[in-house]
Order: sequence, then structure tokens, then C-alpha cells
Amino acid sequence: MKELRCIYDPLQELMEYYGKEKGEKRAAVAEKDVSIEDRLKNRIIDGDKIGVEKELELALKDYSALQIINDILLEGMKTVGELFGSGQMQLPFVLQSAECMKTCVSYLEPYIDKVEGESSKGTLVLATVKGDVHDIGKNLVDIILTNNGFNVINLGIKCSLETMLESYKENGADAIGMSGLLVKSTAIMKENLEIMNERSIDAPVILGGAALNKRFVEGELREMYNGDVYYANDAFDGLKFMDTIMEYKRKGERPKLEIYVDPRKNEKAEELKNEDVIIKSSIKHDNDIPKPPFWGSKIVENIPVEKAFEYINEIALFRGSWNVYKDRSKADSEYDNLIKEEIIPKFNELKLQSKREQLLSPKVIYGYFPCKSDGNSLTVFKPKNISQERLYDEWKTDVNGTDMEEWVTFKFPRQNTEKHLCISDYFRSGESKEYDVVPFMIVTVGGKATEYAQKLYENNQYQDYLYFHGLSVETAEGLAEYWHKIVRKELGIDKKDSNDVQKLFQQGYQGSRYSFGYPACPNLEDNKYIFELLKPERIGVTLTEEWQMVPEQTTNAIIVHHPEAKYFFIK
Ligand code: B1M
Repeated sequence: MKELRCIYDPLQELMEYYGKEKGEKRAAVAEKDVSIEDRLKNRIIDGDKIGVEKELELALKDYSALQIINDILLEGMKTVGELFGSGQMQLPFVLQSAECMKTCVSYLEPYIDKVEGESSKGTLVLATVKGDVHDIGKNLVDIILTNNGFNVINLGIKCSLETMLESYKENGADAIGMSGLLVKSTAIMKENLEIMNERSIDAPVILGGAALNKRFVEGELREMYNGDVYYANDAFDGLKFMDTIMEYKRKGERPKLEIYVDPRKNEKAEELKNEDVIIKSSIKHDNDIPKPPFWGSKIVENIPVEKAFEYINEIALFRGSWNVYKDRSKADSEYDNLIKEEIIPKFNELKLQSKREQLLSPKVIYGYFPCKSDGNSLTVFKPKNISQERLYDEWKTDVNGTDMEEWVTFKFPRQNTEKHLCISDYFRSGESKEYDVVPFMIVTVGGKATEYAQKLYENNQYQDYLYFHGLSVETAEGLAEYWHKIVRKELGIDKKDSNDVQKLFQQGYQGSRYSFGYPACPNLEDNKYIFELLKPERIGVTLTEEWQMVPEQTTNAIIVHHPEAKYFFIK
């Protein structure tokens, strides 16, 4: 029996590991001594869906389908939420519970008596806002809410406010959930709330996503929006706020929500006073300019996916994407065992599957370009009168002996505190006789990866979805790390490269790789200039109207060879 379980559901083992004490106790108690209610509840907590139909059949003798869902299974999900909230349960296992819940509900659905009426606890219209292609955050919210008894109308990505409002009205929904990964998306959310104000729509709104914070949502937005607006840090916050919204709806009242006041507000005002003072950094220009192997750009395909795997940052994957953290209440050794016995094997299994089924196909487009800086700007040059066809290829020319013209100019922000750094400072200025060299790259593993992740989600394979999606995006980042290494080698500046891959993640090399949208060059719109320089449509990468790249498993960078270049923040 145990072997059968392993075939169908290998992670059952992990649940046993994870809930050791509970598991041991249960093993000691014969099945017949545990009530059917507790058995079902435990099934949900353990995420153990194999063969659950038998228990559901048994329960149907005493309860209606709706009673089973609302009074037994949802109680189990409530415990799951509490375990997650207290840090005792990790996200992949929450998703396993949600999968079990989904299996039970699908089994019970035909038994739900139509006259029992609306079975959901409330309805949320959920979408990723205009211009933003980020799917997974919103989908996790959908999974958690749906499997906790709410009806979620998931409108997908890049969703206009019009579509959300139409759906809200049409479905008589109780709230709107907006999600977004980008800083720009936070501005779109604000704009959406302003439009809703203008139209006297005061639907409760829940906002979530990487670039948001409580200060912005429950301070600034709560102050301006005529309805109620909540900041959800994670999917369970979304659940909590839906419960609040429904509770007040039943009472026919509005909650008294406090406006969040930022305790650092005055400090910030002080900082801003200095904003106009521009002082240059003291970056020296006595470094050698490396000689690139070619000028112009080049496409590289057929890169073995294992090369990108070698440069995956496991901490970013396990903790960041898979959300597997060390629980404060457990010993380090338990977490280490979990990583060693379950997470690493999962990682290895997924890498093999991805290679076997060719789910990830690394592609790179990169190039070396002549450039000169001027204050905060960096101008990239191209040979005069070059044809479009030759422009997007290797130029086979010595740029210092050729007539060149300006092509693209980046304007970078400068730190107004600390060292007054600006990316352009790392390059030779216009006064220099020689051109400096700036490499740019766009790397992707996407396309099929996006489709496969979507398929897992649609098949309700929630845990696999989280695992695969995480692997795919971190492989894109690994590919960028790997290609940055190639560029250092080609430029002959790889002498300082650490042999320890872990140290590469902390910039154990000469120079720096900056991605647009990150703190040293926060302007995501500059992606359009990289697109002009590299034309990545040639490897299937496109740009949305809000400057995000499709497929999502894609990243880009400007590479700086200067020995003093390291990451820095523009506040
Ligand atoms: Co990058 N990235 N990235 N990235 N990336 C961010 C988003 C960024 C915030 C990092 C930073 O600056 N510190 C930054 C955006 C800032 C900006 O807009 N300027 C950024 C950038 C700049 C970029 C690129 C543009 C860099 C470049 O190449 N120039 C590039 C863009 C890619 C593209 O256009 N396709 C890029 C690339 C990548 C990778 C491919 C390497 C990878 C995958 C991206 C992806 O998943 N699409 C990646 C990653 C992994 C991140 C971080 C580290 C993690 C994002 C993530 O997947 N989180 C991120 C920084 C961070 O968040 N710490 C960052 C996991 C996901 C499940 O969480 O979506 O937040 P999240 O959803 C949560 C909650 O927020 C909440 O519940 C969810 C589940 O708990 N929630 C809701 C979300 N929506 C909700 C709605 C609700 C309720 C709750 O309503 C009811």
C-alpha cells in the first residue's frame, strides 16, 4: 500500500516528515477509531488526495455535499491557513492541501442539490492589471480563495479596468482583487481607483504584488479612494480580507479602516530636499578598455540547459520562488533535512524532466557596442549609413577607425546621497579619443515554459505549477549569470571570477550586470532601448506596452566592465 502511494504521490512522504508528531499519533490510532469528519479534515491538512473518494462516499451517508464542504473540509483548510500563518507549513504543502480540496469539491459537485442555492462564501473578481504579464501571484490567490470556499473570477493578465468593472457588475461580485509585479502597476492601480472614484464606484478592493507596500495602499490609496481598499502581502491576507469584506456586507456596515501613517514621513521629506544637488562620483577612468571579440550583436541558440542550471541560485529558488523557509519553531537540522531529502530531489527531478521534455530552451541575444558618457547619459554609437540588415549582426569593423553616429542614449539617475553614483560614470566620457565598450544582453528560456506552467495550473496541479514556474524563472536568471560569465571571458576580464558559484551571486567578479527596473537603473521604460539595440524579436521576445518582456522567463542587462562597478541603490 505504501509503495502504491509512492507511485501516485511521492510527496506524501514529505507530509509525514513535515507532520512527524501528528503522523506518529495517527499511525498509532486505527482508522476505524477516527471519526469520518477528522479523517477528512486530516486528509486536507496532509494534502492526501489519493483514495479520498471512499471517505467522501462514507461521509455522504450522514451529511449533504455542502455540509461536507463547509463544515468539514473548509475547517481543514482553515487549519492549513493557521499553520501557514504561524510559519509551520510551507507554501508547496499548502498547495498540496488545496489540490486535495479541489479533488474533494470536484467529487462532491454532482451531489450538490441545486435548491441548496449559492454555495460560495463570496465572489472576487481577480486580475493582473493593465500592461503587467505576471500570472503566478494572482493564480496563487485564486487557488487559496477558491479552495477556501470563495468564488473567484480570474480575468487573467494585462487586464483593463473596464473588463474588471464589467465582470464585477455582471457577476454581482463582492470585491475586486488587483495584482501586479511592477512599480508601474502600482501607478495603474492608483489610476484605476481614481477612475472608480470619478464613476462613483466604491467596490471593496484588495491589492497585492511585489512592488506594493502597506504604506502606499493603506496610507495614500486608502485616503484617496471612496471605497475600502486593503493591502494583501500574500494569498492568505487576500483570504482574510475577503472574510472581513463578507462579514461587513452581512452586517450592512462599512468597516472603520485606519489610514496607515508612515513613521518615517518627515525623514523622507528631509532626503528629498537634497534631490536637486548633483555632485559627480569619483569613479576613475584610468582602467583599460577591454577589446570585444566583435562589435554589433549576435544570437546564440542551442545552449545546453544544464549550463543555465549550474548557475541557479538555490536560495532564490527554494526560499524566493518556492517559499520554503526555515520555520522559527523548528531546529535547523529539520529544515536541512527537508531541503536534503525532499527539496533537492524535487529540484533534480524537475531539471531532468525539463531537459527530457525540452520544456526550457535557453536563448541569448547579446552584443558589444561602442559608447561614450556625458554626465548622467550614456550614448551608444553605430557605423554611419549601415544597412538595417548589417546593423543587427556582427559589424566586422574597427569602430575607432570608422565614421560613427549616435544611435541610442540612456539617461541614468544619480544617487543624491552616499557616493553620488550613476551607471554612466563607469564609462569613458565624450572627451576620450577612444570609444568605450558596453555589452547588452537579453536571455530567455520561455515560450514553452510559460505554456507548460499554464497547463499545470489549469489541470489543478498546483504544487507542480509552483515548482515548475519557480524553476523556469530561476533558470532564466541562471542563464543571465552564465552569459555574464561568458561576456567577462570574451572581454578578458574574468581573472577575478570566483571559482565558487555562490560567490558569483554576490558579485565575485569584475564589473556588474544591471537590469532595467532594478535599483541602480529603475526606469523599466529603458527596456525599449535595449530592444532597439538587440531586436530580440529574433529570438521570440517581445515587449508589452508597459515595458515588460514576453515570455516572462526573460531578463536583460547592461553589463559594465569597470573594476569599480558594483550594485548600488537609487532611492
Ligand atoms: Co524580476 N523584478 N524582473 N524577475 N523579480 C521584481 C518583480 C522586482 C520588484 C525586483 C526589484 O526591483 N527588487 C522588479 C520590478 C520593479 C519594477 O517594476 N521596476 C523586477 C524586475 C525589474 C525585473 C526585470 C524587468 C529585470 C530586467 O530584466 N530588466 C525582468 C522582467 C521580466 C519580464 O519582463 N518578463 C525580471 C525578470 C525576473 C525573472 C525572470 C528572473 C524572475 C521571474 C519574474 C516572474 O515571475 N515573472 C524574477 C523574479 C523571480 C523577481 C522577484 C525576485 C520575485 C517575483 C515573484 O515571482 N514572486 C521580484 C522581487 C520580489 O518580489 N522580491 C522581482 C513570487 C510570487 C508568487 O509573488 O507575485 O508577489 P507575488 O504574489 C504574492 C503576493 O504579492 C500576493 O500573494 C501572492 C502569493 O503569496 N499577491 C496578492 C499578489 N497579487 C495579489 C492580489 C491579491 C492579493 C494578494 O488580491 C486579492
